[in-house]
Amino acid sequence: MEFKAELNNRVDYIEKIISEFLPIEEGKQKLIFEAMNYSVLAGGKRLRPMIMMEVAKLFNNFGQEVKPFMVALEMIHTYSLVHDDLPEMDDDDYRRGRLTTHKKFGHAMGVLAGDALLNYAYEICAEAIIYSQDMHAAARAFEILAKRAGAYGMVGGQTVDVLSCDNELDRDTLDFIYKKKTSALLEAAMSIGAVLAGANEEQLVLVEKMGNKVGLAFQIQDDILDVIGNSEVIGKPVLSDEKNKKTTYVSLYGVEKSKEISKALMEEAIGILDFLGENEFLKQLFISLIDREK
Ligand code: GRG
Repeated sequence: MEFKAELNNRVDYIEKIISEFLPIEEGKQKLIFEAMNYSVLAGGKRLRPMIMMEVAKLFNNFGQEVKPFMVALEMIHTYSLVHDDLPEMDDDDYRRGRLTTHKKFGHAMGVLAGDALLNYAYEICAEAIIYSQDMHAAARAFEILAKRAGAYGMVGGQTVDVLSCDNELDRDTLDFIYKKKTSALLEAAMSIGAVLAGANEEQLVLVEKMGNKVGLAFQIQDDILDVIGNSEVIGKPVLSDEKNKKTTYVSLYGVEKSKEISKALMEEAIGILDFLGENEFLKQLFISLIDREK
């Protein structure tokens, strides 16, 4: 089957799984459930749950146990976008082609929807651990998720990003931000897929390395799209980095050199993938991430 068709099949499959876990919109706090569901159902690429699933398949073991973690990770990713769009951060009105959560539901609900999604993700994981056949692996997956999402991971990267506003950054600091802000959740997707599928410690080290490289390449492509992308295709305004005076790979090296760097990183990641096993779809997915238009 053609890659695009396989990709669409997987997105449909993942959206079905996500919908099974969404809260029912009822009760006195109905509005928060509406804001949570609005945010999650806005139609992203579902990249992180997809990668988690494909890495589990790479180790020949994609089972029921992975599904709650796929959903939890997408909820954490969504919360980060909801909060990132708030006026105190990037102050964006549009995301994924629709009004951002705080624009649709008001500022307080934007904050609360993000908080609720983060907590809901952990509620799902805790329940998954209780009912798991392999509680140790499930608890380890939970630890990876929490650490990669928190102050040692994504939140840490976002912190340095916010503090760096208006300052010109060196490559080292920029890499710190990208490895935490962007790579951490992609790395979590891969490590959790591997842990739940029973990968050994050596394999886990390689999986983490692969995640790191994919994350960095993905973020560099994000920098490139902010300059040469089409805002209608991306679903949000372009040239925001320049407007916000942000240092990016493009501001440091220009578009062409940035493309070369992201391509080289992705080739290294694919080298690791090939060493670990066979998953042609995952390889195509990695390649598509540096060719993507949104
Ligand atoms: C607010 C704690 C906190 C963190 C925010 C995720 C993030 C950190 C900021 C969003 C802005 C940004 C450029 C993040 C880098 C990661 C990235 C490119 C996210 C977008 O991920 P996609 O493209 O989004 O997978 P979709 O919409 O497809 O799900």
